[in-house]
Amino acid sequence: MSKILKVKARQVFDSRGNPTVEAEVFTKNLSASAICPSGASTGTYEAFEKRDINNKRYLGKSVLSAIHLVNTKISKKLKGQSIHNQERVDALMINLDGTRQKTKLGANAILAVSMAVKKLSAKTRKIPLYKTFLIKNNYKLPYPLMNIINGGAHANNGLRIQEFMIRPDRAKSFSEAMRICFIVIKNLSKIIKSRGLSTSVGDEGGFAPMINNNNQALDLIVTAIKKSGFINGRDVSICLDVAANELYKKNKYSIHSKNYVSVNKSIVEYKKIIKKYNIKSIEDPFAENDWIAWNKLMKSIKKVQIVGDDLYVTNLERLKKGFLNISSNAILIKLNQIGTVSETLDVIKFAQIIGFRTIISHRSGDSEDTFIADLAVGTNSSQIKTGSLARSERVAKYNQLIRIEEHLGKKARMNKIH
Ligand code: 2PG
Ligand code: MG
Repeated sequence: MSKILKVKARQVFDSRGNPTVEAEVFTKNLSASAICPSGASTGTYEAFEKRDINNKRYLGKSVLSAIHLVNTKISKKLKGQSIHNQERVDALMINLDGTRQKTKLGANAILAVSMAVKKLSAKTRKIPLYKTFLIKNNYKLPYPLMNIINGGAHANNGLRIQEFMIRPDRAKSFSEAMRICFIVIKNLSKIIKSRGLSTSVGDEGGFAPMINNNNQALDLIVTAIKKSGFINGRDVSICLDVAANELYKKNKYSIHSKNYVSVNKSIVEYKKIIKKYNIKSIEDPFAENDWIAWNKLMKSIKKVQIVGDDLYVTNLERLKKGFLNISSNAILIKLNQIGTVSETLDVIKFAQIIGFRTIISHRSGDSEDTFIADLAVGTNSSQIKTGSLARSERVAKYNQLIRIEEHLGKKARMNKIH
């Protein structure tokens, strides 16, 4: 009943229109499938995404070789394994690959299978997916880190910072959190229009107006929060993903303007915007190898959530290093940065033990798959970052969280961020 019969993969497309892997795992009576997402501003230490770079028919973007490996080697290896033994299934694939960054089989091949096995286990046991992770009761819903203005590698407006987000800090329920974000976004749309700018959206559904100055974007957001009747820094907080890997050259950064300046100068500028705009969270403020800069920032500011994304790449070794170095107080979690569900859960467990907040995240190239919504609740992660209230691949995750909240009924609680 619960033994894997076969695994089948197919090439589907992600939200940017690029090919990606969907894997379907079969037992005798049931099957479940999962789709692997894909990033644009990726960290060097992420697990490897296998693409057919020499296949001109898909401009080097197809994933047909990864799919072939799922249908042959992986399917053969997993045949007969129990779908309820996630760790064993993942370990078999990790060993079959045998490389540090999963370069042989591709993390996109491995992860799609790993997630599909998890889903099939829940389906077979007839329990919701969120109940199959770390938490067994007292489930908490995450606060949304909702992207409202896109810049950096996710838009072509020239904005330095990649993601401007809002977090409804005082929401008492997930549905209320969504209502607050909805109001602010609608007001932001009106304000952007009234300035004669475009309300077209970037890869993650946030607006991508043709402005190229961080402060201009922050001013727009502050105005929208105010117009919505909320207080910035109390009801709604502004959060950023700088994605500083993209703004780094020879020990200098061009975060706050086009000019490259030192770490110390960048910190002075960070402090100014934190104060002026009441910023509560900054992701990837510095580049992935600049451990000293991260530590300097941690030492020079208080009460701001500092999030490691490209710094940690959901990798236990890097997280341990960051902990010892006092680099951050939170970690972004992306399944495809490491490549299996089990390894992702190990990182979440460790992060929570050392007192780091865990933030479950989408990728800029994502799909209709809502796995991460369940993962956020099933690990009591304090926040989820999954784009704006636009583009169905983003909204799908929020809608799934609304369903989970309804399913939990009276037991539903919001997580802590304060
Ligand atoms: C990030 C992510 C998701 P990408 O940097 O946090 O927002 O972007 O998937 O392009 O790496
Ligand atoms: Mg990031």
